[in-house]
Amino acid sequence: MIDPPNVVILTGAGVSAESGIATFRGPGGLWEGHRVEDVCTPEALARDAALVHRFYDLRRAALAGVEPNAAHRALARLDAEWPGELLIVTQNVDDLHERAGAKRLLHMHGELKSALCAACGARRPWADGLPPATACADCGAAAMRPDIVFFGEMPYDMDRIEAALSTCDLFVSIGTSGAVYPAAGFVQTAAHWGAATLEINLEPSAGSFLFEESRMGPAATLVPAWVDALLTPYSTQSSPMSR
Ligand code: BJW
Repeated sequence: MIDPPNVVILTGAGVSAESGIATFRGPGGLWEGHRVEDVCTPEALARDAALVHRFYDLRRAALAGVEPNAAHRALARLDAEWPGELLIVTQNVDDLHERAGAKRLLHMHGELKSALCAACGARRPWADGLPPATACADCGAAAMRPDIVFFGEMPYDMDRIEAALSTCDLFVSIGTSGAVYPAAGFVQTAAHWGAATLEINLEPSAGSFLFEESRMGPAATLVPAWVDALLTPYSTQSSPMSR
């Protein structure tokens, strides 16, 4: 392993749970009471655009009432202070990682605060409600939709993610159930290329057995402790002799 190791971090809904954003699956989850296929597929969007746009308008508006928690802040600190390669890949569509200060960040499943033109593919920052048939400022088509990766659509930045996974020394998965691919397969890709693997989650995920190490508990407690330990050898107070 090189020193400092290359790090890739995958985050999921569990990292934002303690900020008050519901996770997807399980009791009280965001999709309790909704059928996934009613809101989260291209077919659902085509069938009932008003329902799908309203669902995402409500979630975009709800971002104003939540704040990053200690896990987001710890990952932003790691991003700022880590002397080596690092990439945070989030499946989350909220903006809490960037509001905490993270820079080396990819949103593989899209962003609530972005709109996508279904006709020309242009992406635009979007803060307010997005009525169906909103015109695209680039091509003029009445085709702006939530910039969310639905089931059956290709997640963003897969080339960059695959490249980072193939060269990382440490892969850490935080707050994700491991129920959705391709993200659920990242641990196997990273391990295939020789990375050490760590899972931090409230409970064992579907793919827990694929990780070398698992730490179970709330992200806002476990992530700051993990980041502290990872950064200690590289902190300015630490003498090279103690590493
Ligand atoms: C805490 C905590 C705390 C709670 N602290 N932890 C059959 C086999 C394999 C694949 C497929 C298949 N059939 C179909 C597919 C593909 C499909 C898929 O995976 N389906 C599965 C259901 C099987 N995937 C796709 O379609 C993807 N595209 C694709 O595959 O393209 C083709 C391709 C080919 C080759 C290469 C690459 C691509 C697209 C997937 C898009 C997912 N989009 C969503 C919706 C976003 C919109 C929205 O927000 O409404 O993204 S789905 C939803 O799930 C969302 C999430 O990002 C994603 C993952 O959920 P996450 O984050 O894991 O949340 P939860 O709720 O499931 O889990 C939370 C976890 O946190 C739990 O474990 C808790 O315990 C824990 N937790 N509190 C720590 N305080």
